[in-house]
Amino acid sequence: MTPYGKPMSVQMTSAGKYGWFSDRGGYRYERRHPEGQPWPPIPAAALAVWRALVSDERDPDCCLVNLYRGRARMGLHQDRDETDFSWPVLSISLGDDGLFRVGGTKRSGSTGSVWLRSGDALLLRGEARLVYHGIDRIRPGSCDLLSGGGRLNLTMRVVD
Ligand code: MD6
Ligand code: FE
Repeated sequence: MTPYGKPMSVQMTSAGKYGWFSDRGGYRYERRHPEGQPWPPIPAAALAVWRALVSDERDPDCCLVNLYRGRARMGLHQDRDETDFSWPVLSISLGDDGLFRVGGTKRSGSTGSVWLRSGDALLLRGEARLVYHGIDRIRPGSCDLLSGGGRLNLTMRVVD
């Protein structure tokens, strides 16, 4: 649920020390799933990508898992609920193609788009750490990786 009470079209869960969570109380990181249990460990295969592309000294605190099915989309946003923006956010795309829109650090700026395909890794870091970005739509049926179809996106972050 967005802070404004609108259901999101993307289904979400998390792994790691923290999960990213949103409801009427706002966007935040939580140590527990809303049903009470701790989040599961970040999958080893995802951690391996982080260690290869970001750091083998500091593991991420959170792996947010986004599932896009049908007409699910994600509006333009910044990832800014973390404490230290000197750490990048690493995203891994799996399944159907997703149209990634990316702009600058002001919402009003111009944007460009690129199709993210299964297996793509993307880093937001440095000057690009706080750029606005979102997913306009997926291309259903473009990849047969996931049973039931759709697109999975993993984003790993250092939270605190
Ligand atoms: C997505 N990705 O690809 C949504 N955030 O489904 C993000 O919101 C994102 O790709 C931070 C860094 C990279 C990303
Ligand atoms: Fe994001």
